[in-house]
Amino acid sequence: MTEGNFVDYVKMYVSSGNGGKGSSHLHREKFIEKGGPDGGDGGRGGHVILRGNENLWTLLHLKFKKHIRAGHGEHGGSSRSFGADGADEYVEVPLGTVVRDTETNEIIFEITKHGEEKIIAEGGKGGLGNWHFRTATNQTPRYAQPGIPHEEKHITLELKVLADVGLVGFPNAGKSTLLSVVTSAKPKIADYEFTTLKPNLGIVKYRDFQTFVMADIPGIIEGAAEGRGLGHYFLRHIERNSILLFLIPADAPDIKKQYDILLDELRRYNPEMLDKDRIIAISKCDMLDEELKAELKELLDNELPIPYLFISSVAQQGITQLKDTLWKMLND
Ligand SMILES: Nc1nc2c(ncn2[C@@H]2O[C@H](COP(=O)(O)OP(=O)(O)OP(=O)(O)O)[C@@H](O)[C@H]2O)c(=O)[nH]1
Ligand SMILES: [Mg+2]
Repeated sequence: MTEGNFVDYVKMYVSSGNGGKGSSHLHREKFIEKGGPDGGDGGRGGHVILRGNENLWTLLHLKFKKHIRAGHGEHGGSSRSFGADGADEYVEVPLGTVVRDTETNEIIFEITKHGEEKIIAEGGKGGLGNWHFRTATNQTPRYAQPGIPHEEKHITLELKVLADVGLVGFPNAGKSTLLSVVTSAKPKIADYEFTTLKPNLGIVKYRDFQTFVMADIPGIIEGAAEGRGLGHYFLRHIERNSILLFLIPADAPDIKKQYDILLDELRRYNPEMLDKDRIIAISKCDMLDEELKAELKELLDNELPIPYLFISSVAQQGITQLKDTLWKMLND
């Protein structure tokens, strides 16, 4: 599946650096017969560190970066000179990145904050030089510690999108079309079901310099929880969105029923999905004339348990109001 501006899953190999060896050097100088031990410590191996970056929205930049290796620590030298630490390697990841051990599939940690840093492969400690091992009875130890070897891991990064608004709807409801109208994303749009196979993200520019992120996901149908349609696996992408925008086309045979089905599928995926703020947009309202619209409005005012508005992505109706409403909900 090449569709989608979105990479939400990558596997990689990370390796920290070896710690440098401690030196077992004995001091030598003209005219000084018995120099003491002066071997310096080895440097620490570099860490591989994951760092949260709020400006990233996908793992796309890591798609072809399969191996990350940090630098080795240098060995200690004479005259108590310390080996330099190996260079750390930073891997920038979007917020909401879950890191697993590929072999055991266990979650190692999650990055949720901008600037948050977590070491995924720890650099080996440098060994202590012989200078540390002087004792009353042994003034010239020849012993120095070796450095601790590096650590390596196969990890899987998986992204739970932290978009602000997640679109929920049956296939063909017009989700991707809406995304294409309010953002510069170019999702595939077509008059058949399951056009969208992977999530798309777009940044909605709102009035002066404000933005929020909208996530378009594949359509949901009744029975998704049992795997019908594309199932509901991709719902994890909107698990953390703060608002769910339900899109139901104006020509749906029963709008209230569609809403109930969608809600039920969300509940079966994860009951906490129902704790989010939601709003309904009746899409494709350009297909209604004024009379029909008034009729429908009367019906929906009675039927729908949450606020709704009419929109048409194609005719650009209600789009500004929709953005205003979403912005208000996000900031309340
Ligand atoms: N008349 C009208 N048609 C629309 C509007 N928005 C979308 N459509 C049409 O509805 C069809 C489905 O649109 P999509 O945006 O692909 O729908 P989707 O919800 O993303 O569908 P899936 O990806 O299959 O879940 C396309 O033929 C669109 O041209 C609208 O505002 N008015
Ligand atoms: Mg779509």
